[in-house]
Amino acid sequence: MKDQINELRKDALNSLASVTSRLELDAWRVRYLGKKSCLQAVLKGLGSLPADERKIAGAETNRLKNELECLLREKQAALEAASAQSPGQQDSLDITLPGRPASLGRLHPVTKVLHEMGVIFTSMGFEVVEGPEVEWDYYNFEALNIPKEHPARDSMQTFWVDMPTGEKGWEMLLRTHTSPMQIRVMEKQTPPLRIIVPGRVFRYEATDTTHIPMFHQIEGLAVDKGITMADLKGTLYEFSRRFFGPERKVRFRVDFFPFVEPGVDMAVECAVCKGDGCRLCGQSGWIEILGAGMVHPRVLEAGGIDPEEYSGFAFGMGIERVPLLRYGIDDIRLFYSSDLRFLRQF
Ligand code: FA5
Repeated sequence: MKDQINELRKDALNSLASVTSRLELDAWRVRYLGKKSCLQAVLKGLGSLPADERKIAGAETNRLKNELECLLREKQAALEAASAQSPGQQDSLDITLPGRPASLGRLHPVTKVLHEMGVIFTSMGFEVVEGPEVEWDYYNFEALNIPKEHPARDSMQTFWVDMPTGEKGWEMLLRTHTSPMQIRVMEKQTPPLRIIVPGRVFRYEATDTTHIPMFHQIEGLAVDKGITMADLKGTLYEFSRRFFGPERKVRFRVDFFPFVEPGVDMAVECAVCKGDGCRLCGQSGWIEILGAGMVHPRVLEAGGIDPEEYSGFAFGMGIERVPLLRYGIDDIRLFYSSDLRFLRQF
């Protein structure tokens, strides 16, 4: 029995000398001190020895057990000290493993469309400007020829901001369209001017396949001497040709907006039904994407521009409806449902 114990000690010490990592040390512990270890086998064999021999062998085995436990602790401490000195060498961190790929985000389809439109309009000489989303009712309505009791206010259900009115008695709201920037720009710049204003707008509206309460618009404004309706139509036709392709039909119809005279709306042939009529286009075959017209003389005056000398055109396009038309998406709400399966397609 004594020989067996000595043999075991020699074997354990030799094996421990070649241990260089915590994983290896754990395997060593299981092999020499674990429940199914050689040491346990020796301990179990003690029962079959005569009593006097059993006593001696039992003491020897316990001594070996204590000795191995002590060596285990020392080795553990040595390995920890070594890995603290050179963290890159820690066995728990395999620096040769390939890294986890970082998940890359992407631009939202509406942002992409806005960028693309920006490129088209800037190539036509329009400058990009931005304005406040929280606006005074003066800029959102009054200066745009929509006085307090005008029924046109009802067509833009408004989120009012509960704030004391400013010193001019103006009230605050979340802008219902990007048109207030027409006035703000005219107040600061003198013609000739050509600007586009991309941004978010807000309306207190029920949602359906083509309506949401927060959406984006891009406003366009051109003011100069001798600007006519032909300039407006030419600009919007060119936009449509470049954005949707030359084969897509475009329709202009007379419409009313208090801040333009005459006013029109522009609709594009529905991409889902190709004009036959479907759920998205309300069976009409067309989807209206913008309102436009010649800037009303009162609006030019509100911006400090003489309507006798200058004329201008303006348009306001709903951005979300544009990718609907381009990609044949049948519900505008998908853009803001945070469904990655939908968003990853763009
Ligand atoms: C306006 O907002 C005018 N300011 C546009 C304008 C500018 C006219 C300059 C003349 C001169 P309208 O309310 O029709 O007009 O909205 C313009 C576009 O925004 C619509 O054609 C449509 O594409 C989009 N739109 C309107 N309401 C919603 C909504 N709830 N959800 C998504 N898109 C909408």
